[in-house]
Amino acid sequence: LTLPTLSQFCGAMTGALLGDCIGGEFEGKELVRVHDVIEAVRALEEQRQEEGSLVYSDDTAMMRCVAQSLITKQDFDEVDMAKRFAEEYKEQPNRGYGSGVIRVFKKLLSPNCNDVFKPAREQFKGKGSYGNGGAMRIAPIALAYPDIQDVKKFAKKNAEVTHASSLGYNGAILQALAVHHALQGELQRDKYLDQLIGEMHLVENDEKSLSDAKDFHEFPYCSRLKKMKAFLSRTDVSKEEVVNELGNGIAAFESVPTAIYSFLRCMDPDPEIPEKYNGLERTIIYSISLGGDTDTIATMAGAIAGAYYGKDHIPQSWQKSCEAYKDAEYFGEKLYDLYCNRLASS
Ligand code: F2R
Ligand code: MG
Ligand code: MG
Repeated sequence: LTLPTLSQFCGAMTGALLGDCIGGEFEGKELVRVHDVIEAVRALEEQRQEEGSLVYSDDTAMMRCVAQSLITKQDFDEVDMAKRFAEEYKEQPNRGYGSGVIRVFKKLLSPNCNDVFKPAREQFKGKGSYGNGGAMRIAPIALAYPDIQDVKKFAKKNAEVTHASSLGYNGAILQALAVHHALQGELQRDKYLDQLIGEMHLVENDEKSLSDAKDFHEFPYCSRLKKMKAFLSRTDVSKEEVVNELGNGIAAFESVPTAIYSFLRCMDPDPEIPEKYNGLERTIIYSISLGGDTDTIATMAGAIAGAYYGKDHIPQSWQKSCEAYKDAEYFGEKLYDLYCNRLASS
């Protein structure tokens, strides 16, 4: 096992911020041309955007809460986590939150709330949310815990504060595992996917996951991870195929796999993306070009790519265009300390 570097932790936090800030402009558009995304990043490179002028959305607002809670408490604390989510929403409600999750925040803000998981369980007539809000914010869990069992356990608990459907929290587990494995150094795509398939098969094979998936497709995550393996063995996979088979929507199962595929596919050059862009930049550009929930797919893809390539692959001009970019670096440093301390005491 190789010890991850500080650069990878700062890369993951900053990669996530970039995806949210650059992808935000395109959220909800079904047709996004690569050309338009490249125009947007050129504006950053030519400094046509002022420093810090690309605002972050709910994705980053919630990821900041996760990082701050872990750093302050030095461990996972669901009560502190829930309080931070709710207070953050109260302070800045216009960050583009999902229309369902704001009901959870309002209930969490009530002084009568003494079970922080209850509001999430009451969502969508008791079915819970399967939105990608649990997954979009989860990277700091993988950066705080070196042990894979902890990553799974706390990714699930963190997501359950807002997302009680297994389709929602299983997406957070998969995204956290994707970041965890990306931290472990040079990877082979098939091996990386086989690990994820093995882990997600166990996760999706429990009673609740099997029951929640009945309304959709059984093993929604494993089936998409398998599809990804087939896609990666071909060089002619179109955007339409990716969107049709993996998705680009607000549901966690229609966006987490797409983010992972974007990262893996962009390890290779893409004929549509100029060669001067490295694997991390390509991942952000490509993931946004798939359209749909662009800020969230790009924030998740950016976290994985940042954890893999490290912050040296992030251009300063892109980074400096984002709101609160210095905080991302700070969170990366503090989470790195936490990870190393846990590793040393294990
Ligand atoms: N909300 C958005 N984008 C929409 C446009 C926002 C715009 N800026 C504006 O204000 O006009 N983006 C952000 O939301 C996504 C994360 O959402 P999250 O946190 O999962 O929220 P929620 O409300 O729990 O779920 C999202 C929607 O999914 C559908 N849904 C979920 N579970 C469902 C269920 N069991 N049954 C039926 N529908 C369910 C609902 O439509 C929810 O509202 C990210 O994209 C983030 O960027
Ligand atoms: Mg958002
Ligand atoms: Mg979004």
